[in-house]
Amino acid sequence: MLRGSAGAWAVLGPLLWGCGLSLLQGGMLYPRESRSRERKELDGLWSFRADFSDNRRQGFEQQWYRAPLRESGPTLDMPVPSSFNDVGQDGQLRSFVGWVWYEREITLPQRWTEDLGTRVVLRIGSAHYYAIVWVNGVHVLEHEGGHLPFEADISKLVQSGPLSSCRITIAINNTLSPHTLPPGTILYKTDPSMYPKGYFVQNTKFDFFNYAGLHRSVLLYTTPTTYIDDITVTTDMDQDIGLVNYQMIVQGSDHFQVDVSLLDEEGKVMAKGAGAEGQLQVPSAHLWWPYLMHEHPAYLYSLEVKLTAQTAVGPVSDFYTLPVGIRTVAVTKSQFLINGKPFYFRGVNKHEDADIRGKGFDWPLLVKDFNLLRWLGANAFRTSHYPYAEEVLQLCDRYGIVVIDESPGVGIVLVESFSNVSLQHHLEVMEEMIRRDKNHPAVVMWSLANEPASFLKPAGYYFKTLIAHTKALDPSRPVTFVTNTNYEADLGAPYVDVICVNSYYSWYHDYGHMEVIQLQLATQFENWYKAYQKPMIQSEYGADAIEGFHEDPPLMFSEEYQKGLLQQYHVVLDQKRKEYVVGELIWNFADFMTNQSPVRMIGNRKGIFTRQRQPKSAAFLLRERYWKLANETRIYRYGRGQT
Ligand code: BDP
Repeated sequence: MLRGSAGAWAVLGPLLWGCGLSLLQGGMLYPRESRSRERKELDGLWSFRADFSDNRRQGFEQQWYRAPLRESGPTLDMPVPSSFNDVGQDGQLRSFVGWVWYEREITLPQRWTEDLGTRVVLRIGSAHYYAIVWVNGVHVLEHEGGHLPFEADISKLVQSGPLSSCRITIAINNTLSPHTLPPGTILYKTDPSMYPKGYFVQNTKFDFFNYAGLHRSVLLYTTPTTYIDDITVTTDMDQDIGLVNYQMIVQGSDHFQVDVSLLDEEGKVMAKGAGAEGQLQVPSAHLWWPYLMHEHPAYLYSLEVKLTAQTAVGPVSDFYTLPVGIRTVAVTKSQFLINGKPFYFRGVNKHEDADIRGKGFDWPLLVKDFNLLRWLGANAFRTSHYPYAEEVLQLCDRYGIVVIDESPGVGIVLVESFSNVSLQHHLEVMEEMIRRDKNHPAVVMWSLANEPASFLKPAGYYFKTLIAHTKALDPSRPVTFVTNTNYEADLGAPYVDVICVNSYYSWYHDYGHMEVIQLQLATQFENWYKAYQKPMIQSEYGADAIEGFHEDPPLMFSEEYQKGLLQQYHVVLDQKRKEYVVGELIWNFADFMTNQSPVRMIGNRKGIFTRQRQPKSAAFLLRERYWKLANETRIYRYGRGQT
């Protein structure tokens, strides 16, 4: 959510702004280089300071954005992208709640500052949670929400004088309130015999560490002043003809021409069109298939868009190329169909999480994770519990890994978090998320939340409204939220297309009694299906295991127990997948950091890989299972030896 006035978030505690549904202005195309566009990444070391003052407002009171940060006090070197929490040796910074300040001074290419036909845009991939941005001391924008990009046209600022350098200051507040996504509360502890004056802690109802900072790249990119602002592509099939519907939004001029060409993977033009919207037809189209479902999965065409406009300074052209996968998605009473064929989600839930960098984007980690996913034979994951970096979805498109794209609606359990203020924000987050992710063929379903208290009275209206809004924004994809509420009490379930259920039999209750899993799991599926007749996904199940802990007969926290528990689930999943269960997603792909608690041993250990991505015994079990399932469900024959 973009905000206009500085300082609204300059206090801890309740949020101050009002509401009013605003349809998002402008597109959020991924910044790609082209004949008309350049990009300059600002990754690397930034100057950094956490505001440890009692009210956390010293930075605003002293206007730290007015001059280089080093002039108002000591600074640290802070890598971007990265969470700030785990890179230092300071325990107070690790658990800091409040405002932190980032700053970077950069030199701009001469053309960017002198050519008035060039538009310079500052884009921040994600800043968790609330951000205020200044360029050369001038306030340019504010944004709420830690997992989606935001940007500002800063041309006027950098082209207003003989400037070649530019100072970017970003203040970020990680405080969560009952109306943020995810929600949280600040708890002031006032007993003077136990806590010092002013003592407070941040409470959250979700199970991962609230890492903060600049988690994804900050960059500058250029476009001409008349430019392609947004592209929306949806696809369909008519017999073997692929249909690519496109719609462009152009800014900067009303007198323009748009030409589009669709190229295949060899670069051959398959279809051409003109105009800001239209349909391209591709005879004998190559469909976008999930990994291991087809001998050529993840086929991507390229939609080359050329904009030509007449402006006061002469003709201007803008070029943008969008990868396009032609595929359809549909849901029946008991199936999830991709390209008309039953699709079974065999996959994982992930987190953006790793040693040292926290939630900071990291290419080596990303490539390792995709290699592990393919080693497992997995074909899907859920972006539990927030939207992941755009580069993650790009790899999913390229490798055929299907995505359930989840909003940061995790830990919605307080009645206040179902209020209209919260709902309003959630509606806007869905707009931002769909605007960013709508063109990814890998994204096949939106998940609006994880384990909300959907039995509370206001949950019915909340989810009815949210789901209707999401479907209005994107009629082409099914919508769900992930529940752990009893099937009879869930007030949101009537509105979803697919029932996604989390359960932890023999882990959070009936500890150590794996013998009850089959009965309890079968009952879970049968109850839900009888009530709704919708396809179901086991969206989480799992057990903690500390790598190297071995106990046979199995005891909790041993690798044997984790493996044994999964095996019990698999017995029932194998029965129900023949009926209406359309997927299974293990909790979790890898161990990850959480708040400290007596039930967490340096984080959540339900990973089938360690946090360093080494396999536990359960990883080998799943690998065997997923390859077996892949062999059953693939629709074209592969050669042998794929495992
Ligand atoms: C589930 C939550 C997930 C937790 C998991 C667990 O959806 O975020 O990490 O439990 O407790 O209920 O391991």
